[in-house]
Amino acid sequence: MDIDWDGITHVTKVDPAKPLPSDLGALEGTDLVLVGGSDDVTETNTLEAIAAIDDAVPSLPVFQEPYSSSHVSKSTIEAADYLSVPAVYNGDREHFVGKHVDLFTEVGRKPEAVLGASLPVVGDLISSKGADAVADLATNVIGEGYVIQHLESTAAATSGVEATYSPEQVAGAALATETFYGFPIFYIEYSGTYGGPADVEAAARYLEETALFYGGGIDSREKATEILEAGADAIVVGDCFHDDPETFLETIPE
Ligand code: 1GP
Repeated sequence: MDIDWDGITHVTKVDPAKPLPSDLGALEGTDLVLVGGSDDVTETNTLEAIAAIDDAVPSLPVFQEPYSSSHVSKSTIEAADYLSVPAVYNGDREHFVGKHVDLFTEVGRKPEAVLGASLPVVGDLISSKGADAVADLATNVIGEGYVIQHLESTAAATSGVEATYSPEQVAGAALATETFYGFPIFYIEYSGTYGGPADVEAAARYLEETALFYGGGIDSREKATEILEAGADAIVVGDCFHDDPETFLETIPE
């Protein structure tokens, strides 16, 4: 699936460990769903959430955003359009590089668990034929350059974030994402609180190819508009989707 980043201005973050609203029709107006959370996520609840979203709005792109390779399987990779993996700049080493190498190591070591086929193995590693299949799989994995700016959030605690970035550092992380790391998404994460436009304005100056996502505390048309006008390509709405579907609808740009 090719992603039309220009068409994505509203993203819904669905936490598979939380109950879904009884009517998922509200998702008709969103452009992309990220399925992921920071607590109690499993392969099973991820698959259930993706299936429910696909049933409600079959054309909607759905990405799995795992925090552990234990949530990722052949089934989740087949069910989601992409595996979108955060690389947390201001977190601990594990959350910038460690888990990513673990994920790809797992894919290489036990490809049949991830790819479903019995691939030829040489010693502890797969053969070159199997390596092609692994390379195909890797094209379904994208990285998100991620900055977590709310220290009281579960996301910060889980990722070892001990300090937030200044707007200048956010801008630096954005520039590195675009020019050095090459991730397609740069994500400013204020999970659970509204961070305002300053970081978005700082990051937007440097981003042309990279999609700029902002998430955190968006629960009104005014906040959604403020962040988009500050230069975000997309707002990400999470809590409000689970807790207050009517307010969620207000966050969708007209
Ligand atoms: C969380 O960025 C998302 O990962 C959305 O944040 O839950 O505060 O809307 P909220």
